[in-house]
Amino acid sequence: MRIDVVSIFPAYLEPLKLSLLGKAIERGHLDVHVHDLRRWAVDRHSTVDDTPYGGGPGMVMKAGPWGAALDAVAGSGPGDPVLVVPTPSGRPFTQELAVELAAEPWLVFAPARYEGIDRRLIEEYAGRYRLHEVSIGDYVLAGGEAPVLVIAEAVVRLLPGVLGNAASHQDDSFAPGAMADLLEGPVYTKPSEWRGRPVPDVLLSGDHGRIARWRRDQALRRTAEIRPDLIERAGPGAYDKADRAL
Ligand code: 6GU
Repeated sequence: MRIDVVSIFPAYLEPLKLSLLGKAIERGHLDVHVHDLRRWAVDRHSTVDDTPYGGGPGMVMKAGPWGAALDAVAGSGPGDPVLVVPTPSGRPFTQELAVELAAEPWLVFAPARYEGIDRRLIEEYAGRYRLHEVSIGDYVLAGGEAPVLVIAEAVVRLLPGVLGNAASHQDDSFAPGAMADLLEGPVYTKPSEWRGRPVPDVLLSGDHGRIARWRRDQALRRTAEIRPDLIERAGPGAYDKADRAL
């Protein structure tokens, strides 16, 4: 996969080269290019924002520099990339969208600062490319750079060969399968007792059937307590089939 990011804070995207993503680059699964939006500004102050038409607080990012940047970056490859525009007014970023994006060969991220980008820029590129405006949650950040790191990590870890153990995202919370729509339950490692707290006996039993049943029960309990909305959303009987399999 190739990922391009255009930002006025390229340094903010340095973590894309670390940890899991850095490994993915080293192993040839991922190619990352970060571009400074100001390269495509036209005046001597490298202006990329201006006051909003209609008045109001804050500044709006100008369509001009973004249009030149996206023409150069998105037009530089063999095919068309998928454009991802992080914004608190976007549709919620979910594991489902992460899976969808992980199947794409090329993503171009356009994180905005200030009050967002001139609407005409979004309309122009939504007409030319597949474009997703996405939010990472119901809170407001100062810009889309941190969301790019979040989205890129969620997507890249799904690429074949990137996670050491291919099974490690099989029972992720929100991954499809037996644990679909459930939060993960507790996990333990050695020692078997720490500060007087033992690991639950069942995990030491070697009975894989009982262990799977117990893990699923723990996941159901935790979900009911912390995210009852997930159980509500799944609907009545949603867990029965997987339950019968255990
Ligand atoms: Cl994608 N951008 C900003 N600025 N704030 C956010 C967000 C995105 N998602 C949640 N809050």
